[in-house]
Amino acid sequence: PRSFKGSFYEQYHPLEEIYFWINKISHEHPDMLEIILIGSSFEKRPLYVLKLTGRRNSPRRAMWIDCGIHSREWISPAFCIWFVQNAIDSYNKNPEITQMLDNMEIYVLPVMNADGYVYTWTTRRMWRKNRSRYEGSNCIGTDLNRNFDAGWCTKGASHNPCDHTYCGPYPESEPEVSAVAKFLREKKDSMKLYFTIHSYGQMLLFPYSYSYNQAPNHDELQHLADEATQQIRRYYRTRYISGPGATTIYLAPGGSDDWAYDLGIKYSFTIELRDTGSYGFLLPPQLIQPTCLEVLTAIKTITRHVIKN
Ligand code: ING
Ligand code: ZN
Repeated sequence: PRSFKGSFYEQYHPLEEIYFWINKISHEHPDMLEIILIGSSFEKRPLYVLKLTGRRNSPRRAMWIDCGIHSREWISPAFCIWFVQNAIDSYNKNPEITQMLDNMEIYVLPVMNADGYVYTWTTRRMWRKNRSRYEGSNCIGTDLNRNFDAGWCTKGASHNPCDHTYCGPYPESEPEVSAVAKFLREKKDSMKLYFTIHSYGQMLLFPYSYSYNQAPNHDELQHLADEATQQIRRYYRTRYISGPGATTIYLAPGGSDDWAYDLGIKYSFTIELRDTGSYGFLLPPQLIQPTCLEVLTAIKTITRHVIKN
């Protein structure tokens, strides 16, 4: 049941409302936003990316944020939506946001797993995967965060289509994954920073998740992540933990942050938003805003470091 209290940004929204919002905000801010169609889902829903820019000269660097890889993690698309609106409202008011937008093109994909998201609203709230079907099994859905071409389907993913962590028939088999991978490959020279937003667990993760090997710039990533989680704690008293995926949670091959990292994006993070399990995926709408605010401080901290380097 949806609450009518609070603004648009303090509620969860079904996919059609998100698509309506994408159109509306782009028409209201044509100087800062552009809609890019990067592909479509298995069930042929469009995948829209918002390109967010400041009003000064076009920067040479870019960053990417995707939300909603896993459909039941509703706080994730809510974050992307909130982030875009907050950036637009804060531009030329908040110096950090202004600097961020003047120095980086920001590409935001609010809902990567469009089909799964619709399914969580209509049929099954706890659905994680997309809705693809392949011959040879009656089970539906591939885990999009096991389908990227990074240590694909080694330990931590499943070849069984009936499992939650099914890696798909081959890497990038899923149209949602191949659309994102194609877009990032095209932009790889300017793309400096990659964020993918999940829930839950309150973690700031970085490569690798598909192996226990340390990333070449591990020390820098760990230091940055520590700084970012300290900011969250300082301002909001929320505890986030940080570290490489494999040692911090579990081995998970085929993840988007590892793939982006191996593509050459040296600052690549998975953020697990609130909470730590009390509400889990069913985070109450009143917690959308505090969750977004604290994670924004982390993103600002990391972006500042990348701009300066
Ligand atoms: N967690 C992620 C998952 O796909 C993860 C953890 C991070 C995996 C980075 C791979 C790479 O399992 C959630 N909550 O989805
Ligand atoms: Zn997830």
